Amino acid sequence: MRKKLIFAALMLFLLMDAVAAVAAPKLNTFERPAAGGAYTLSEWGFDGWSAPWELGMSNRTMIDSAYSHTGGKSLRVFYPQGQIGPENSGAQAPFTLTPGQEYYLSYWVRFSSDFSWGTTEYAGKLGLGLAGGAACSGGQACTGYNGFSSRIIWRSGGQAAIYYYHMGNGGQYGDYAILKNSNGSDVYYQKGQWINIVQRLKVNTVTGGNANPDGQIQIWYNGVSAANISGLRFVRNADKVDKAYFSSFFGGATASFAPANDSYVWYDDIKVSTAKSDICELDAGGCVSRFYQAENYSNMSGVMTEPTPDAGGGQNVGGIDATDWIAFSNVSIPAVGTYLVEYRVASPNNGGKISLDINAGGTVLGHADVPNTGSWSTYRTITQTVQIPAGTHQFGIYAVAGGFDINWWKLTKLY
Ligand SMILES: [Ca+2]
Ligand SMILES: [Ca+2]
Repeated sequence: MRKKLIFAALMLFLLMDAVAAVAAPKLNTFERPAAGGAYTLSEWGFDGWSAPWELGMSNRTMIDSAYSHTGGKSLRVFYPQGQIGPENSGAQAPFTLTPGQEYYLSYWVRFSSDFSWGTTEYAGKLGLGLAGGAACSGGQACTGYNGFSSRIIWRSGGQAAIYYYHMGNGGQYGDYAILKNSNGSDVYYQKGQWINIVQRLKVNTVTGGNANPDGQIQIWYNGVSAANISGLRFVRNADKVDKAYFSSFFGGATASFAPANDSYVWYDDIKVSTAKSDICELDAGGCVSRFYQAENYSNMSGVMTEPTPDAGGGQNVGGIDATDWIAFSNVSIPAVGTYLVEYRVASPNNGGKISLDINAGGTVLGHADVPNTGSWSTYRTITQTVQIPAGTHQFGIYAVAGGFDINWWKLTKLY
């Protein structure tokens, strides 16, 4: 009897663990590493992303505080003038996923304002794709036993397309489909602004070694359906989606595909999940966010306001000592989830510490260390990731340790 109970408890524990493993999406906000350094494969590893090999990560990437979709940093990838192919352009790494019949992949990109689509011929691969097995690509014939791949590309003038290798490839290379706006016109990437791309890939079923034509690829561009390709056959074997394939470079086989000037793409908020509900970019209105000027608190203890030297002007909250706080009432959180919290802070001191709470301090959501930013006039965005329950809350920003100023703060749903 007792053994049975222990066995049942063990099974429940294992089941819960399995559910948790499936439920949590893979995420990268590029907020952990210090700005200015290369984002090497081992740095990816610290953030939970592993790959058996890479190209370009150690010499053509940088964690950059110049641009961010959320938080204060993003991943900058460099595409040197005159260079093509993953050895000399961009970056590549096939990040490992728990094998799944279908996956959703979301990421944000920002092309440099003078991004070059090519010299006299125009093609390149952008960001991450989904792949499985031996990731059939690069002019290979896909047999159903050597995997598949599906990646986003640009064409002449920045025309956007999905490029996919499947068993029914029309020619030597993969097939592509131009992304479409809701009015039927072609999608062209906009430079100098953040763009969201979501891909869903569902592997076909297999019956007795035959590939059933029920595989599918869907693309959303800024939350709007831009491609939906069904009837696809990818595999005859048990291969699933098992890679989030970072694969971005210029080419094309000749230098005519190379960029005419040094070009960059910034990447942020990469998410991969088996569940559509984790991709809040596909929710109506996108991912919930809330933004507050610090000086617009509804209540406070011990602080003062003053003109801010930060970009955008207005005021900031200062005079913050340990145990001081500011509160913000009637903050509506429509859905439970994991949120990124941003604080815009300045401090010439070491050791500042914020805690974020709800229920008048009764529920502490998390802590964030405030670094020495160099001076009272040097503002930086720091972040933390917290779980927030649904409801209308009063949020408290509490100084565990003081010595910093705060200009604004923001919540953004991650998943
Ligand atoms: Ca970021
Ligand atoms: Ca302010």
